[in-house]
Amino acid sequence: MRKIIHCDCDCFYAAVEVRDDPSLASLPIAVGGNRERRGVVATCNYRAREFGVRSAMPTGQALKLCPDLVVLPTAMAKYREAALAIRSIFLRYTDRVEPLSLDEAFLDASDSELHRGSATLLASEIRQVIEAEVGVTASAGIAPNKFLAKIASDINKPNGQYVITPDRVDEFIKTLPVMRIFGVGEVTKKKLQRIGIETCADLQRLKLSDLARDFGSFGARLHALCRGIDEREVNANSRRKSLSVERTFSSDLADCAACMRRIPELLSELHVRLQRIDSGYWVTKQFIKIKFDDFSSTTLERPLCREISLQSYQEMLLEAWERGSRPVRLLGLGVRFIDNRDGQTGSQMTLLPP
Ligand code: DCP
Ligand code: MG
Repeated sequence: MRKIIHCDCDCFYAAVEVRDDPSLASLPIAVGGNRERRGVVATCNYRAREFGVRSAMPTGQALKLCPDLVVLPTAMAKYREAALAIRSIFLRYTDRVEPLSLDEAFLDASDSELHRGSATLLASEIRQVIEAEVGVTASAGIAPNKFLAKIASDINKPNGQYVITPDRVDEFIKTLPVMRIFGVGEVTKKKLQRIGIETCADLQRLKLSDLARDFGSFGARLHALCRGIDEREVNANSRRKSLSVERTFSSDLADCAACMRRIPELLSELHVRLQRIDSGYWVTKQFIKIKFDDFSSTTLERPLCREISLQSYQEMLLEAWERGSRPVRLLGLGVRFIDNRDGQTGSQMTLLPP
C-alpha cells in the first residue's frame, strides 16, 4: 500500500507578499493585473476570499466586491525563488517528488522510515519546516494514491492537513461529487447529470463497457477513479513536453469566426498557466487543436518565431479550420517545450514570460 502526500501552499503569491510586508497581513489583498489595464486576479489571501474574490476574476469585479482590496503586481521572480526553496525542503525527505506547479507537488512517502513510517507526521513536519524556513504556510493531503491525496489537501485548507487511510477510501469516495474528478468539466458533468449522476457512488453503478462507449478512453479512468483507484506513480523525472488549454463548448461554435472570438480568452489562460511552471522550459512551438462536431480532430503546429502571439494563433486557426469546415466542439491552444532546467542548451531561445 502506497503513502502519497500532496502538498499545496496556501494563497501562494499572496502569502509571499504578506511575508515580505507583514503590515498587509490583516488586509484583504490580491496579486494580479490592475483594473486600469483590465487585469485579472492571480490569487488573493483568505481575508479577500471572504468577500468572494477569486483567482482568474477580473480585478475590476474584485474591487466591486471588496472596495478596500489591496491589489499588488505579480513578482514572479520572488515566487519562483520561494518555490525552489520549498522544493529543496521536499527533497530532504524523499527524492520521489513530482512538482505540479510552483506551489504544489506530490511526494511518495511509502519508503520513508521517519516518524516510524507515519506519512501523517511526515507531512506535518514538512509543513512546519516550510513555514519556518520559507515563511509561507502549506496544506497537505495524505492518501494511498495521487487522486485522493490531491482532493484531501483541499479539505483543511489553509494551513491544515487531512488523511484518508486505506480503510476509509470507500466511505470517502461515495459522497464525492463527480466534478472533483480531474478531467470532468462542465460538459461531462451535465452529461452525467442528465442520467442522474452527481456523486462517485452514483457513477459506480455504471458498467465499464457503458462508460467506455460514452467517454472513450476517459471512461475506463472514470470507472477506476470513482472507486478511489488510481495507479499513477509519483514521477520524479517528469519532463513536461507541452502545455495547453482547451475548452469543450456546451453548444458548438458554428463557424470559423465564432472560433476566432474565443482565441483571446484561451490565450490569456495559456499565459497564466505558463507563468506557473518552471522558468527552465523553453517554448519552441505553438499549436492549435480543433475537434469538430463529427468528433474528427486536427492539430496544427508551427515553430515559434519570436514570442507567443495572438496573430499566429489566429492564422493557424484559419488553416486548421479549413481542414474540416464544420461546427467546432472543442478548441485548444498550446505550446511545446524543450526542457532546459539543467541549463545544458546554450542556444538563444524564447524564455517563458518573466
Ligand atoms: N495562479 C494564477 N492564476 C490562476 C490560479 C493560480 O496565477 N487562475 C497562481 C497564483 C497562485 C498560484 O498560482 O498563488 C498557486 O495556485 P493555487 O491554485 O494553488 O492557488 P493558491 O495557492 O493561491 O490558493 P490555495 O490556498 O487555494 O491553494
Ligand atoms: Mg496553492
